[in-house]
Amino acid sequence: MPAIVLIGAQWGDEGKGKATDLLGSRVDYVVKFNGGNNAGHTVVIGDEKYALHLLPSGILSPGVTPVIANGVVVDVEVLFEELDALMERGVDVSRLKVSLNAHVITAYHRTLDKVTERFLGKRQIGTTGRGIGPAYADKINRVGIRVQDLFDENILRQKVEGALDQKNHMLVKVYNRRAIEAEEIVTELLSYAERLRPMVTDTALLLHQALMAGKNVLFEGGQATMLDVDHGTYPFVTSSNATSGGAVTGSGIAPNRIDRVIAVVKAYTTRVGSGPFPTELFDESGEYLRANGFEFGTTTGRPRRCGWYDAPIARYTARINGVTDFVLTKLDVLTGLAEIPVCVAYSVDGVRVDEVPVSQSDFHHAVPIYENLPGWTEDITGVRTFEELPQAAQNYVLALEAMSGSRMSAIGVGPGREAIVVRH
Ligand code: 2SA
Ligand code: GDP
Ligand code: MG
Repeated sequence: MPAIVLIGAQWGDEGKGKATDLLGSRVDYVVKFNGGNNAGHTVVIGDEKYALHLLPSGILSPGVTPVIANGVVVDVEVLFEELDALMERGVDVSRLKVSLNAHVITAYHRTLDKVTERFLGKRQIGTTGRGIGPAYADKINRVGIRVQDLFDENILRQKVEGALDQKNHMLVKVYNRRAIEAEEIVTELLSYAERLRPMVTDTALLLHQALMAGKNVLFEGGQATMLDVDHGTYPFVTSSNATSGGAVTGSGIAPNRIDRVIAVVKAYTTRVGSGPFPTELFDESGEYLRANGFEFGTTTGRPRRCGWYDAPIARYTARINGVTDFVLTKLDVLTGLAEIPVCVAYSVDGVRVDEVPVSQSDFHHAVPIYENLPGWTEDITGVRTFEELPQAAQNYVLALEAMSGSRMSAIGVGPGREAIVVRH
């Protein structure tokens, strides 16, 4: 099975980094296809903890070629910082390839991200402030700067001037800020070209050739299904396609080349930033999940909102992405709870609904219908086979599997690389 897509099933931070790292030893290429340094993946290897943002998690596996594909927005300064930090820790980053078609995040994107959020006030999205939305807006608006533009000074200058025309008008007239000098941006971007040159290539062609040669390629999604700009809780979403379809457009590999779609799903639910979240907890159970699961943003350190498992969301994810396997993570975090509520459907204005409602207002009004499953007290972090799990934990997994639309092929029982139960 040469091409595997791995995506987040909920609102992110399901443990995709760890899942990718696990598969890393069996793949030749790991491809990031959406988002940018808004992502935050924590991978724990022995006593070492790595927090990756822009780079694909597969970079930690020796021999793997990491690829930043066309669908990504690249903050080049952050890229270099992350590479330097990994090199200092002895990680071989020499194989990294970056698409010539990927878009570049500039200082004006970061500025706009912050000022528009402030401007939105109560309606703010709660972005990571990394310039992601404005960079994708420029891409769609056809005024974006691509990696290839950094190698042609004249074209770069024209494009930056074009991109700044409207923005400076907005910054000065609407946001009461100073105008951004095109020349400052051009100088900064040009200064990256030399170091970037050996990394850049036509990554769509590279990946096609790799697949033709029988290599294993893993497409690693950033953020998650419910944050997808088309299929998530719009407008409280990120600005890219975080679903399996994004792996196709974001890399240039055709849909019929994809063999498996793995969704990483947490044994409960978390979300950072604003937007609807039916199973969100505001009581001590939410605190319990946050404290036990250490639910704080990898990129911004923000506390994550916590709630129970939402089966309609899992079924939605299975459908939208064509999920072949779930990896269920953080089962260990639930240890010690006497009963574990699981959302099986919603009540929307008094009517039972089994699917995630397409109407934004309905989803805002959705009240979870819970089924209570028995908990367990035994420490499961050392468990490595399904049969060794306490009966109640096995039953919890089997119940989730039955209501989530695909098999649960692996179960995370701790943060470490080895803390996993593989079933299929
Ligand atoms: P943006 O910055 O434009 O992508 O923000 C838009 C929404 O997408 C959410 N978002 C995320 N949600 C969870 N995890 C993310 N990555 C970091 C992590 C987050 C952090 O892994 O912990 O450190 O805070 C991520 N990136 C974007 C964001 O909260 C907005 O709701
Ligand atoms: P990602 O954005 O999906 O890669 O996830 P993050 O790295 O932002 O957040 C997931 C967190 O959970 C990380 O700190 C992981 O080390 C941790 N983690 C992953 N799997 C497990 C698990 O099975 N149990 C526990 N306790 N922690 C886990
Ligand atoms: Mg994360």
